[in-house]
Amino acid sequence: MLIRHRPRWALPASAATPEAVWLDRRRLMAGLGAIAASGVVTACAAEEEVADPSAGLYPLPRNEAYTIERPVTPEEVNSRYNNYYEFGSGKDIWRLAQRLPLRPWEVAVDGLVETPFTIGIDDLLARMPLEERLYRHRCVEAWSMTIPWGGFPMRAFVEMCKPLGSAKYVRMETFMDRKVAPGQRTPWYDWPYVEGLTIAEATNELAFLVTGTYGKPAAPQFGAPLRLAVPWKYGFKSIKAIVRFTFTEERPKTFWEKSGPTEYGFWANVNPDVPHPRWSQASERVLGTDERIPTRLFNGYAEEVAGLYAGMEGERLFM
Ligand SMILES: Nc1nc2c(c(=O)[nH]1)N[C@H]1C(S)=C(S)[C@@H](COP(=O)(O)O)O[C@H]1N2
Ligand SMILES: [Mo]
Repeated sequence: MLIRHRPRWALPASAATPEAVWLDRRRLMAGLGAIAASGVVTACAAEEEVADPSAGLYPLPRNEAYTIERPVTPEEVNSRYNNYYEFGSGKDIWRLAQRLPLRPWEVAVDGLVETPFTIGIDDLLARMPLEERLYRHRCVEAWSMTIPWGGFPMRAFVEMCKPLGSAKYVRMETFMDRKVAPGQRTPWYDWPYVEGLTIAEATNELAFLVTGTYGKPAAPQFGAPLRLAVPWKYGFKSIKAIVRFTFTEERPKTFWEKSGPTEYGFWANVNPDVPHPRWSQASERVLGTDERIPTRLFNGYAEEVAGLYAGMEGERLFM
């Protein structure tokens, strides 16, 4: 086998690295791996294969209270069709997303809490009640999927954060690194990605912080190592790759609210009777099938969440 022998530190690893070059690097490392296996080279190639330190935690016990009638979307379909604007506006960003370093990963908690702190993702995993749940996911673009999420109830996390009585919202923020995420170099969005929930929403039994998918640590394109799943809301509320939780009195301005306030709001609850300004929300395309099925109020979770919005009819709850 012929490989060009360039030392690792001479490889272009900068932000400007186009995908083609990056792929070459992967191929080169794979080549070195093969040589390492044959015993010729050792140290260098092994670095590429650092195991996820949380791998041993999976698969997690499934919480049977959260199951659904629809089949799970095949992993091959789901992990190749993603929204993750940090890596581009297309659906095929899965390959680029592999660039995001998932360790070390620190999560900061600040704002209106007893004591602000930061915690490493593996310490957090050790402290939280981990389980698997099957959830529906409905994107505002009118496609849907069904996915086995692993993680922990957001309520357990909020309790650990000890918010003050004055806190009304929790604001969440995605990592910011223009070198790693080419999408973050586009000036027409206000990076980093920000989302928010009321404390009542964040402590609703359905709000789930995700660390795993399909019985394994979450793949980078799903928002590893920590993303949100709020299945009664349009998918853009389920922020990926979270690095900060800030408890506040004021409602946070979210990424999509800032980008398109006439199309995307803070609440973003699923409702088939309230169309997006440019398309109907009455039905959805089911990923991995030829089916179109009717969309349901609160994405089928009205029983769990409708009470959160009692008396709020004046608000724009469904955009
Ligand atoms: N940080 C960040 N989080 C994000 C997004 C994003 O672009 N960046 N896209 C959102 C949208 S629109 C959807 S539909 C879901 C997609 O999740 P999936 O790729 O796991 O299906 O992630 C949401 N979370
Ligand atoms: Mo979405």
